[in-house]
Amino acid sequence: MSDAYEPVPLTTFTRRDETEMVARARAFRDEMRRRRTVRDYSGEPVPREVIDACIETAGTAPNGANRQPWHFVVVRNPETKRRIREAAEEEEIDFYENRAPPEWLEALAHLGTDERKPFLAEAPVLIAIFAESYQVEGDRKIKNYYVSESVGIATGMLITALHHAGLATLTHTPSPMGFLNEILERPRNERPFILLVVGYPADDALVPNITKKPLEEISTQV
Ligand code: IYR
Repeated sequence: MSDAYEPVPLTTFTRRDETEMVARARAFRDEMRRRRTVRDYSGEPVPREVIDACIETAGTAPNGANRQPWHFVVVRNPETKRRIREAAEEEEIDFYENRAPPEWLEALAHLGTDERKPFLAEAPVLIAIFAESYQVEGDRKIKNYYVSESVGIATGMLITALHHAGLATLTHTPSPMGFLNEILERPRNERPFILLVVGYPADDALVPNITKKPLEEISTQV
């Protein structure tokens, strides 16, 4: 049984003149160019309302069959953050010491990362993003579609919303991340996707000296 198509008029689109569009596009680009991935956080708490509104923004993301196959766990509890740090560092020690091939470590060298993840305990908020591989209704499993694409888009929108609101983030992907299901008590149909670290940068925060590719390199007109 499928639901019928019963469309409603589009009422939310705003038509703008070209001058205004160009100005808005450039202003937003300049705002996003100020975003940096931050690894040094102050412990200062962040308002719950900001996090909630940004997650609501993420929840507007386009996604496969509108299944909205995501779940966002907001972690503020210091003991829970400490457990996540401990479990992540255990995996990361194995990654940096054993699992990462030399060329991967070489690719990371200029970013200054290593197995120590103090930000997982120091930042005021961690948002663990889970992807719902399938949904459960009673004893039935319902398939989701384009799950990685959907959750990836929602994550990008969340990062954008948090930056726009005035917070710094770090996308952290300890591998494997199965410990997040255990610590955060998430069901088996949810797969940890990304651990987003959120907060204010420490006063003495440092970032890698990197640049983004110019338009000509990332785009072609045909
Ligand atoms: N997950 C590891 C390694 C790492 C991998 C990539 I690709 C990065 O861009 C950054 C780090 C870590 O978090 O240190």
